[in-house]
Amino acid sequence: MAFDLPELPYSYDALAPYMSAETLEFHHDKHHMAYVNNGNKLLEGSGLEGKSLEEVVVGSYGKNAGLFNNAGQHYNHIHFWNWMAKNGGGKKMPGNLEKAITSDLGGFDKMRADFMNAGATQFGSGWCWLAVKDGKIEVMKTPNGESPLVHGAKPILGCDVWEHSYYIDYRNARPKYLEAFVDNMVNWEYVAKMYEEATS
Ligand code: MN3
Repeated sequence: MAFDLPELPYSYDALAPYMSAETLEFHHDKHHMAYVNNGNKLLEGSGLEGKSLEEVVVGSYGKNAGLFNNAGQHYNHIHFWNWMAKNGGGKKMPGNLEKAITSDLGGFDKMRADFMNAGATQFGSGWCWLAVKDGKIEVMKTPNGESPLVHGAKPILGCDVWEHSYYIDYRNARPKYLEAFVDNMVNWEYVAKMYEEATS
């Protein structure tokens, strides 16, 4: 099915001062839009028309780089907008998720440090993740438009560490952006919902 650009689930200034309206305008209206438009052109004649977005991402990986890059980024960004919320972040989260983070990742503080480290050490463009693999949450990082989907895991939280996601607000200070993401922006309700879906 053709790709569509979803509306942001909040106003452009909802995440300020941690992520500015200018960043969201460029990131959503220009970058995500380009993945949608290019993905739709490359989907035509690919043999993957009529498949779900997840099936296009997995089906094009390692076979059709152009389509994979755009479909992968479309998938990642659909969730990225929902992985953030006004007054988000910090330790307060649904109990089921908190329990899993404690048992699988050694608690909130260790998860926070490991997640931020994954994002800071992803060389060049990419993403850092919490993903469910074999029923347990793991911290992962991937280059470019890849996601845990193509590594046999289900993403439940991802942070975009491409420079377009933070350069306007943080310049080169990627660790400061990652800190603001975890402490002030994460929508833990949405993460908990994806965790439930990944483990049910
Ligand atoms: Mn991006």
